[in-house]
Amino acid sequence: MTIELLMPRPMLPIVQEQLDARYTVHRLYEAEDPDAMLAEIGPKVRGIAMAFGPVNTALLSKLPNAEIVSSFGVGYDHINTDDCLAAQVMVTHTPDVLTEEVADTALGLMLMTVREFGQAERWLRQGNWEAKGPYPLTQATLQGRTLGIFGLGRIGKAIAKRAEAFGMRIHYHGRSKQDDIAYPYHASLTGLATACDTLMVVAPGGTATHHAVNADVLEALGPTGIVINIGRGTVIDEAALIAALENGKIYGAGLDVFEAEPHVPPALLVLPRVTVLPHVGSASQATRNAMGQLVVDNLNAWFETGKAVTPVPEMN
Ligand code: NAP
Ligand code: 8YV
Repeated sequence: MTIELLMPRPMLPIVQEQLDARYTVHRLYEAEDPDAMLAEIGPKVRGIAMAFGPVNTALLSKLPNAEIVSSFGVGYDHINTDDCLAAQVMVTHTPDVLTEEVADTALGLMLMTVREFGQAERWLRQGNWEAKGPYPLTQATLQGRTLGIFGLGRIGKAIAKRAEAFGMRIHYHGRSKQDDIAYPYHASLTGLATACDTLMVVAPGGTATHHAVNADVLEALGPTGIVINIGRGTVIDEAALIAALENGKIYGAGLDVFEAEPHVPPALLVLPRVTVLPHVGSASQATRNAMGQLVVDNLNAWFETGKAVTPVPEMN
C-alpha cells in the first residue's frame, strides 16, 4: 500500500516526478468535481504537497488522516498553523535555499526603482532615444540613501549585506532587537520610516503584519521616500500606498508582491515612479528546483522517520 498524497495545484516537474515514483498522488486540479474527489479520497490522504493555500480547518476536516502539509515557499501565511496544530498536522516550508536569490531580486528591484531602469529601457525600445533624445535624468539616486529593513531575518540580512556593499546605511525593525546585530534598531515601524528614506519590506504576511505599512508610516518616510516590497503584498496598505504616491507623500515604489495577486491595481500601473514585478523573487529554475526538492525531502523524511527537515517555527 503506497502512501496517498493530495496535490491541490500543479507543482514543478522535479516534485511531481519524485512524488509519483513513491506515492499515490491525487491531483485535485484534474478533478471534474473537486468536492466529490475530496469526499472520496480525503480519508486516505496522509500528506499534502502544495504551493499556496488556503490550509485551514475547512480543508483539514476533509482530510482526517492528514499528517503533514509540505509547502513550497518560505512564506506560509496561506496556512493556518493554529488549525494545523489543533489537527496535529505537521507544516513544513522551504527556507534558506531561496535566501540569496530573493535578496538579489530585492537589490535589482531597488535599483530599478530608484534609477528608473525599466522606464529608461521602455524609452529606448519605443524609439524615444533616437526621436526625442536622452531619457530624463533621474531625480533620485541610491547614493547617500539609508535603508530601513522591515524584517531583518534570513532574506533581510542577505539584503543588508548587499546594500552595505552599495554604501547604504542600514536600520531595521522587527518584533525584537537582535543582540548580535549592530545596525540601529527601531521598536516601531514609524520610527524606522522616520530614520530612513528607503523602506525594504521583507516581513512575512499574515494577521500580525497586515497593513503594517500604512498612511502614517508612509508619511514618516517622507517625500524622498521609496518603498520596496519583496515580502508580502498584505503587509502594505495598497490603497494608502497609491494615495501617498499620487499626493507626493513619498517618491516611488518597487513592488514584487501585491495584496490580491495576480491582480495589480490599474492606479498603480499609471504612476510614473513605480516599478512592478510579477512575484519573481525566487523565480530562477535552480532556486525553484531547490525549493521543490525540499518539499519532497520533507515528505520523505516525515514518512521514513516521523521527523520533518524544515518545519515552520510554530511546530517546534
Ligand atoms: P525570516 O527569516 O523568518 O525573517 C522574517 C523577519 O520578519 C524576522 O526577522 C522577524 O523578526 C520579522 N517579523 C516576523 N513577524 C513580524 C511581525 N509581526 N512584526 C515585525 N517583524 C516581524 O523569513 P525570511 O526567510 O527572511 O522570509 C521573509 C519573507 O519574505 C517570507 O515570509 C515571505 O513572505 C517573503 N518572501 C517573498 C519572496 C518573493 O518571491 N517575493 C520569496 C521568498 C520570501 P522578529 O522575529 O524579530 O520580529
Ligand atoms: C514563491 C515566496 O514564489 O517563498 C516565498 O515565500 O513568496 C516565493 O518564493 C512562492 O511561495 C510560491 O508559491
